[in-house]
Amino acid sequence: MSNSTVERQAITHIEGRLDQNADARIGIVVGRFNGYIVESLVEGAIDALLRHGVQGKNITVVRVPGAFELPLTAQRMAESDRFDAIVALGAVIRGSTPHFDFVANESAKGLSSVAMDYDIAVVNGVLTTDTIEQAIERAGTKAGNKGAESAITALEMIAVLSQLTVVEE
Ligand code: INI
Repeated sequence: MSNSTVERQAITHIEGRLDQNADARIGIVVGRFNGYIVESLVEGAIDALLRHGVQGKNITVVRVPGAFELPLTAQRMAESDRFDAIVALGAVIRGSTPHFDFVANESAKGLSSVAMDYDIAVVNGVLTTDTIEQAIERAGTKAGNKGAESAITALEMIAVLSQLTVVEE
């Protein structure tokens, strides 16, 4: 065996499995604005979680007015210690939003702050598109379902982070 093979075999790889979710507690926070699209994301997320073994009793869905309200709500959910990961879902569509950039940026920035401040996976499943058609494509038609993808990301992150436990000094 070459040196490089030996060294490669010694490398630690940490990855998240997706088949051990019976106890995963998932909080889904949903911005109701553009509800026609957003409800398809919620359905996609719930379907993906149940198909990956998450129990219904361990899923909580919180609905708020719009994407702008997602970070504060996610923060409260993180603070509650009731969830292993939070999935934020919404749809910000440029065509119908004069302040598109503001809503989209504040939502994304706020969600990542919650993740960092509370040391919990917060998945940004907010669609940001130029048109309603593009949003529909990403809400369960030809470009997948961002709700389902976000739910699976949450499960993967729970599994990764659980292997990177913090050692108390
Ligand atoms: N909220 C969204 O989630 N998507 C949008 O496209 C949107 N538009 O178009 O303005 C939107 N606005 C509402 C915003 O999120 C807040 O609910 C509102 O500003 C009250 O704080």
